[in-house]
Amino acid sequence: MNDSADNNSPNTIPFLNPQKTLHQGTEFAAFEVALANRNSGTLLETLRHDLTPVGAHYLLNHFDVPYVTDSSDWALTIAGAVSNPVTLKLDDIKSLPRHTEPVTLECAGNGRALMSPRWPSQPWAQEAVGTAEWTGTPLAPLLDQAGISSDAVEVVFYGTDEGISSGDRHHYGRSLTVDEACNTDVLLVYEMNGQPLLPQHGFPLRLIVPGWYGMASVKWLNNIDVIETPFDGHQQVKTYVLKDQQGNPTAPVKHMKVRALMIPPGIPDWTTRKRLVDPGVIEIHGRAWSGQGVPISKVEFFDNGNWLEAELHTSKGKYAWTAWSCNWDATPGRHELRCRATDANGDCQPLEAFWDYSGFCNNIAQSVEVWCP
Ligand SMILES: Nc1nc2c(c(=O)[nH]1)N[C@H]1C(S)=C(S)[C@@H](COP(=O)(O)O)O[C@H]1N2
Ligand SMILES: [Mo]
Repeated sequence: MNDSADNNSPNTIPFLNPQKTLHQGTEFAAFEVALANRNSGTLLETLRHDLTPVGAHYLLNHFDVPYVTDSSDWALTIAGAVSNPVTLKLDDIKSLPRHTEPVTLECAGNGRALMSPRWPSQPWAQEAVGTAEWTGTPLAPLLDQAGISSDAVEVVFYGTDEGISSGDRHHYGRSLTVDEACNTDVLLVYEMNGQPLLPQHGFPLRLIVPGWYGMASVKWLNNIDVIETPFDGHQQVKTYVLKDQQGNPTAPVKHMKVRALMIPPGIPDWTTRKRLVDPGVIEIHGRAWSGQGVPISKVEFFDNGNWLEAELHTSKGKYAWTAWSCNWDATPGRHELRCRATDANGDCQPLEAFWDYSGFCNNIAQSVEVWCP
């Protein structure tokens, strides 16, 4: 960072405002490869686990992971348009009623690597999803205690991480409307699968907003600001919004869309990840989920022109993915296997992608190429 720079006009610092250029095809720019190394996806074979093992859960960090070793210093403030601003130490939060909720999180950019031309960002294939048991305390009673003003419209959640996006310097911040924030399912979280959050997942405190794309679940949370006008922070209005083909915002990104993934069957080729299966009946396993806690009503598996209805198994909770399986009779030749889910609202995944300008909220049915000798 250039110390002599005026922080109010970072656009004067050339490297902070790189030209955004779209990328084509399946060749990836060096910066995309570097982002993919920092922000790993969930290994699809771990979809066999009800809960994604902590180290295998996908990661999306825009900036640097803050260095926090001693959580006893951590404080969360709730201030702004409230009658009783509150400051809570981590121990105060841990002494409040404890709730554990299994929640499937998915990045809104999941699938972006399949688009061409492609927005310059994290190049996910379709693995930016995971399910963990998050433990913490409900947010709503704390907002109640702070006494939200009747003029308040939104609640903004800030992390301590800071960086620059398209020339805007900011702390990562996202808002919810007052109604959304007071939804009792929103949690202040300090444990993931029964252990303290790892540094990269938000240690010591994060938000979990079940049923929403991951961007709402702010990590390294230290500041909650209740405001009387809609939040216009970078992560709220410049990104994580759907845009038309000219790049004009059309709708905010909120709840996850319905999606199913299968564990690619057989064995992979090391570099291409294409699959080899032996002929005969193979059990196919996968997971399916949707947003807002809407249940999955159907999963279908496709091979050779036929859709086959899969069997649905249990889900660990309202906001956790549903396991599914089916038997596939593999015959010699090349196969393009696909799967798609339908939720209880009747929403079903498309077979052809609809691409928003920056590659958000895409839920095209997965496709897996398999060779059977
Ligand atoms: N403070 C902060 N919170 C954040 C982010 C971030 O970069 N900074 N990334 C968000 C995005 S886009 C996603 S998809 C989820 C990912 O959570 P995970 O890395 O624990 O899987 O965190 C969200 N919370
Ligand atoms: Mo994300």
